[in-house]
Amino acid sequence: IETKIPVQSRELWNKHKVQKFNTSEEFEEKFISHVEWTLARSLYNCDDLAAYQATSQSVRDNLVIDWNKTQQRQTVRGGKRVYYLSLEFLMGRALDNALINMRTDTSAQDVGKTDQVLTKGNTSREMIRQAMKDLGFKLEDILEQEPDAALGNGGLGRLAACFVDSLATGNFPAWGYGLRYQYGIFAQKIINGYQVETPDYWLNFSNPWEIERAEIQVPINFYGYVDRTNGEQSTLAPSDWIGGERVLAMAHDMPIPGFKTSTVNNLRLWNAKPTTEFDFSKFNSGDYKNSVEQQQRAESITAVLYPNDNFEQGKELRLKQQYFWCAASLHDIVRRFKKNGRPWSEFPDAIAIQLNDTHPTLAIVELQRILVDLEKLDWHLAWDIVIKTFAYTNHTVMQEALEKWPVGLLGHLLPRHLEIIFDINWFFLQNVEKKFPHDMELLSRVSIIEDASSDRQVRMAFLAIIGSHKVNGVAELHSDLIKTTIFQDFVKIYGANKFTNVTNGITPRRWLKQANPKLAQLISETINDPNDDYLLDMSKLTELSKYAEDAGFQKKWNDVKQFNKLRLADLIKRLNGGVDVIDREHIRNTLFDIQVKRIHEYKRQQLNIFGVIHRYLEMKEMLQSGGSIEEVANRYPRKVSIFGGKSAPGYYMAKLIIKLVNSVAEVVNNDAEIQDLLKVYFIPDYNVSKAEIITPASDLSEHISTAGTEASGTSNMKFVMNGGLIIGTVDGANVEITREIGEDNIFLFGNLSENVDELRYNHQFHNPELPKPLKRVLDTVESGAFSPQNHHEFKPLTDSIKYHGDYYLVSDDFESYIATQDLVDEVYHKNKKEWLKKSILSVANVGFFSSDRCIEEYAETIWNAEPVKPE
Ligand code: GL9
Repeated sequence: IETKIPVQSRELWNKHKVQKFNTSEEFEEKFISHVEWTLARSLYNCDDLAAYQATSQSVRDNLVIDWNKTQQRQTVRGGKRVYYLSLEFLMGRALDNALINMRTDTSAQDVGKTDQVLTKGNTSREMIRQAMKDLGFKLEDILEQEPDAALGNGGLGRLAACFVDSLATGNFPAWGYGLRYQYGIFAQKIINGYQVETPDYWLNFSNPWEIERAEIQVPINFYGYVDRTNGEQSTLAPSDWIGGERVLAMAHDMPIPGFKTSTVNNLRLWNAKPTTEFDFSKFNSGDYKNSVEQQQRAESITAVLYPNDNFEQGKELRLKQQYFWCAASLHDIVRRFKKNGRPWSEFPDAIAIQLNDTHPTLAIVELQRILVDLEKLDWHLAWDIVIKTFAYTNHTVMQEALEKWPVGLLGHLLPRHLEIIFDINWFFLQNVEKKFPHDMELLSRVSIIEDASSDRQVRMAFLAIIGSHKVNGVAELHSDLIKTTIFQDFVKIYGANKFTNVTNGITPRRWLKQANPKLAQLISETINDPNDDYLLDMSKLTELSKYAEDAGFQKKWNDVKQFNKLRLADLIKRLNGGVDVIDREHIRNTLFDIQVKRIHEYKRQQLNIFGVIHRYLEMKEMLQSGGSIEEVANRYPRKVSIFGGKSAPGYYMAKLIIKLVNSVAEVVNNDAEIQDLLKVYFIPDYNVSKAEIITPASDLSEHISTAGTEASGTSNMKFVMNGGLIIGTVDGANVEITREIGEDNIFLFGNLSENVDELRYNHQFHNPELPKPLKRVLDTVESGAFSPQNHHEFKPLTDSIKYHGDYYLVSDDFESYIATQDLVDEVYHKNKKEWLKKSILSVANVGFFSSDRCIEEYAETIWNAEPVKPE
């Protein structure tokens, strides 16, 4: 690798080579120097926040050493690089994860006396815990100081975070590219039962996990016009884009440590900054303030993450974000490629770019522009390179989530890119015409430009398909669905091989080891795996099956669950202003039923809360007709129904669902008659760090989307990995979860996706026939039982079922849902042994859902990339 340092100086550099801390003593020394030098604090004013900062800085120092080595190694070996472009990385906290991933193995003779040595010894987490204690701090409190890096909305963003963990763990030379939003997803407050959004200014206390790369600044242009005064007439020839507005993209790097490897990969997030260029016309005319303000506007590009889930709003600033990020990332990728001096034709052998949804589709156009306009490659040679480089992951079939941009807006912001899109479309449609002559309908259906009467729109998903060599869905059912619905015509055109499936996964480091240390410990003891190798090879978990019916083991298993339920009860108490919601005395016999995810009609939190209301009404009726509380408890045993999740700020119905949950909680939790047999609680501000407490505490979790709507879901995998059973529809990855863990170990209900169209169609002509129990629920809601001040408050929710076609099929699935909930009660309360067996078998067979498996599949079937292992 090249360097500016003269040969005679290099010895000196090597003599003073930086060293990682390896022992607790070395760590303590680092820690204190960071307190003094980095934070300018001391023994006398080092609080928990400062201790968190100093610990993180120290750990980061270790990571940076490995980061540098990893980058050098990857450059020298020259293998194919993978770039994962995602507008969202929902990383959560970094410190605990780094401590877990930095671990090295315990050699047999070190067991039990390895507190001090990190390199060969105990986990770094244990060593740091001890060192922190010696320094006067409690690791758990220090970890709590870290704000979540919440640069994502939900599943899609968290998937990207799991992927970078698995990419580093698998030693793939892979970088993530994203945006460094100053405001992540909003913090949710619940005020009088309503969601209120407050800004998440997560960078308030500086971020020890980012490395500012002030030297990496990429100029990005917007607006302007295309100049072909060079005599060329054709848009296919190299053209000059004369930009109108210019901003700088500045890189911020986050080290991504792999588990049990010294590979540390990079997540590069771009931040928008004003250029130092100055508009002298304004300056000279004395309009200084105005020209400063104009510069400040540059920063707004990366100011805020759009808070929508499965919905595209089509705002100009969002398109600006997308281009800013794509252009900066491609500039970076191309610059790195050009250093090698390899011919352009080898670009796809050197580089794979994965598009996380259609958000980065402009990268396809930008690469074509770079190759044609700047590198002067022939259009068709360039296009061949582009297609071989890109692959596209689709994450949803829902129409309202499919990105479309008005031609006028795109052409105004990116005039040259619009020309290129038209040319891509022209050649594509010509090929279609050749293959299917005279099929005008087909041409108009597959055209990148949607030609609706009034406004023409660019369909980003079609552009992504046409510009990629592979397109994948995120679970088997979903990958089949995209081939038969939204992308049907493209299967006809390209053949089925262009379309593939890679079922989603989650990282077991964060979602088992970090979130559930007690279960992780029980597992490693039981399968005799002191070095936690099962976290890399999840097939080792099948060993657990042997103990599924072992009474002694079941007890230990159950004890872990109780511990986690108490931990959640503590969190809920804290969030509830110090007032307990959950009766701790009976916690062992209280079923924790949890639904946490973004609030969306298709995810059907309304079905869940209607089920809760039904249960409540049944209990009340039993009492009123003279039943004793024991009889009620026998029929409807103890349960706490927990909800959590954010609604998009502009999503009226989702916000109303949140309000209904809180209103039902108010009534049910204060009804002395039913004692503590039923409780309802909405956890405010659901996020990654709360998920780490919530997920391990479930007995049952709900994944009850209308069949065919949830592409995969990933929290279903997280709950199963933590020994929770699930109730769910035959949707998304639930299908494969059932296959892997066995249909005896999952509670499935509801209509199948193949029947959804017909059911919906019928609802259009006559209002659905409401099953009796649902009718009673809706009547009760409409009576104002949960909204005494405003009886009509929830009418939009009940009306949507009764009169507006019940698009999400609540009426069709309700009876099957409550019957299945009865079955859940039956097993949990009458046959605990059976329940525990199901729980153990679920974990034993969850291995398939590790994101390591997922990344291996991408590497093999889409990227053709190989690991670069440290020696
Ligand atoms: C989603 C799907 O809705 C989920 O079913 C899927 O598990 C994830 C990851 O593949 O992708 N698509 C999507 O737009 N979101 C998803 O969660 N929403 C966001 O997170 C923005």
